[in-house]
Amino acid sequence: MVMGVLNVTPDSFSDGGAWMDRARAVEHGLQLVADGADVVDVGGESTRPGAGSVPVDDELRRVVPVVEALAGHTRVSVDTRKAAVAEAAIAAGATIVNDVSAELWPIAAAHGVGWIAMHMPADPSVMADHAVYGDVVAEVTAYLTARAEQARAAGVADVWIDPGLGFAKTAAHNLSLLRHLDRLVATGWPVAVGASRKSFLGRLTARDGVIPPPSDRLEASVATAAWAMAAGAALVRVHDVAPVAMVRRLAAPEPDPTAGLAQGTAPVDQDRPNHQPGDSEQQQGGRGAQTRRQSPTATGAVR
Ligand code: HH2
Repeated sequence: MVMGVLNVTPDSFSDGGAWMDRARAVEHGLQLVADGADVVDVGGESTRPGAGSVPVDDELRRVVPVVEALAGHTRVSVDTRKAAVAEAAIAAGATIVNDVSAELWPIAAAHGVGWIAMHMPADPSVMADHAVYGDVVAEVTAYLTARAEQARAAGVADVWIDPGLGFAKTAAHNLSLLRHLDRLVATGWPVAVGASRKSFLGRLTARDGVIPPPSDRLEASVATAAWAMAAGAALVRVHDVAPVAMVRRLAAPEPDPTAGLAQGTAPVDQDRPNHQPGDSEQQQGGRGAQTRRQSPTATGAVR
């Protein structure tokens, strides 16, 4: 699934302040759906490093009306670590609790909704001091599987586990978790990944010592989402839904876009006017294949 981020906060690290107006927030949520999001993740509290807690009434005021307005149009998750906010959002139509605290499974169980358990070993206000691990992959995997098992035992049917990239983790920890995502996938629990626009991607893509701002981390975010999908992630949480939805189509084409080749009903490749349905010269090593090898820009294969 592709989960679109909709932060109704003044201070989120990337889209803070952009969607505080309720009508604009709903409009953006609908745009995320039009772009290909399967679920819109509505959050009313930033959990960036150093952030303090938002009073529950403020978070309710931000989140509930937006969830209510979107729930008739799409699947909605609520990104919160407060039980009262999770319950109010479920009453308003949310069907997933995206829980960065990994503690709200009893609420998901009580209401029959899905639950995402994310790894965050310390409160955001102090988490920078807690980026200390022996084996980050093993520790995060053990923590998440234990939570997932507790939730399943309590009756939660839909459980995802999420390594919590950027939450009390250095860039090296985040990369290690991404590199070994297959180990999380191998647990059998569906894996969710949220790398979109995060600062470790900014640091990795800095040029001449200049770190691009969150809005300029598109390529790194899309590449990381593609990597996560290829490693078997079941859900990617992203700000830029359209390009990631396109990657998802490429990664798991449904229906198979080549299925119509024999019948001549496959999508037409606009870049290759000479291409005919059923043309398999390239695979057979025929004359066309040679021509394409000599002229790589003329073939879709090398793009
Ligand atoms: N990251 C953020 C928030 N919620 N949920 C899951 N499951 N996984 C994540 O990696 C994750 C998350 C932080 O990103 P964002 O919401 O864009 O920023 P902020 O916390 O500043 O609102």
